[in-house]
Amino acid sequence: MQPKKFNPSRRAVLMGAAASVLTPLAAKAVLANVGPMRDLEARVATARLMGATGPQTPVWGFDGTVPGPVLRVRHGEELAIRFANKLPEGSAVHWHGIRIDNRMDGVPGLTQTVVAPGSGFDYRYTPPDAGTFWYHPHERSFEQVPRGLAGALIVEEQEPPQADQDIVLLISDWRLGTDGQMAGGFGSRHDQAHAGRLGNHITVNGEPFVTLPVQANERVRLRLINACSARILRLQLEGAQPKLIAVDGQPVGPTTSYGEALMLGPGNRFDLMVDMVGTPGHSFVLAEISGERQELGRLQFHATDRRRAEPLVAPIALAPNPLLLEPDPKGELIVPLLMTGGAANEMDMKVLMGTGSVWQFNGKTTMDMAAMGSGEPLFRAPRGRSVHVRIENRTAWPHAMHVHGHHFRLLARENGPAPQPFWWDTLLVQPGETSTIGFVADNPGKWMLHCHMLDHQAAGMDAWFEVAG
Ligand SMILES: [Cu+2]
Repeated sequence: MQPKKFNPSRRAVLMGAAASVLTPLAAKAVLANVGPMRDLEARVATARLMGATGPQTPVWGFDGTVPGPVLRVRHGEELAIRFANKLPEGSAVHWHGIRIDNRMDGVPGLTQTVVAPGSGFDYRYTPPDAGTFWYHPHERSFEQVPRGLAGALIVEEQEPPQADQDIVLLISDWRLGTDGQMAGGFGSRHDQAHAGRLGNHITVNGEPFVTLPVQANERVRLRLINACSARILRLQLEGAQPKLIAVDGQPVGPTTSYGEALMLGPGNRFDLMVDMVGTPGHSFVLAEISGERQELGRLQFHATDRRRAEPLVAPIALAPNPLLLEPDPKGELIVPLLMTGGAANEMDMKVLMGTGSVWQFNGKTTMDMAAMGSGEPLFRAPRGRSVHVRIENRTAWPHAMHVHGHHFRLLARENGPAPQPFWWDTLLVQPGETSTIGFVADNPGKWMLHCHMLDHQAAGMDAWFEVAG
């Protein structure tokens, strides 16, 4: 490497090294591992969310697009992102589901300072797991995400199972007027106390309906990402028999035992493998059935051509990711997390009149949880300790509980269906359910544990924990 070529990546390394003085040997060792930085800019833009002939909607987008660019990196390779904030307010980038170095987790107030308008931050890490992840701001996310700031992060397996196409489907939910303008009222008391900011317009990859050309007997990998602020998606690929091969980035099955529909809470990802079994001209429809059935897209078979005479028979199971430590079934540290509040219970009147806190974790309000890193954590754990968090939902609303920096097992569920043997980073907990999640606290630092209904998060469903180094 030519030392005279003082490229941005070298500057980033030196910035990352902060005040420490690198010896020539150490500097060389670090530089040998440095690739070019990829720029990622959050900025104001417009998008035609209602289709190519529809109105322009003002949005906020990474690189000015909704969703943001699909970031792809090969497993084992470093991701180096030079984030620039061109928004009118502070921001940062969180890498959802990555068991990341704490300094790169992108949570202002906890892991970094907020990135002011006009400034930037270099994110540089090697994702430990292959799989489907996503990125979004963790600053005023109840507004920044529904304005459009979200994108897919794909960590490709070293040896992926054979597929003819690998398609990312990032699903977003917008609240638009008939003129296509975005409704205001972000963080309204009503949304906070109910289901969150549900939209009235769903898009797949920023479009109201996607048509995906395929051929008969192709094998297609679909990566579904729920990037909605609050909407729980129930998805069906009608006529097909998709096999679920990964949940929240971690390999599963393959299995078809997910019930009549694929249910994704905000933040969840499902990877599917689908064989295009049918004749040329056929199609499979992707529909969302949580409310009135809505068609989101179509896998449209080529009118005449087949990819091959018969569907593939090659195995589709994903290779396991590096070691995820199984939590001790008895649990070494038991953490109760009682969720109360919201509308439609005894808090109703207080909440809607704006005189009480909207949600509580263990009876604590937003005020108690405020100041994040300087306030009290939900728990502290020595590194390597098995932690069980017993999440009791005594509210009238479902919550999508997200743990940063770790994946967890659902160990037990009371008043709900039996747990599946998956690793999650975000878990739906329905009203009345009690879900005990377990993980080994093996990633040092301060981590968030919060509801991914972003208005709920902003109104009290926000906690953190610390894993000692
Ligand atoms: Cu919630």
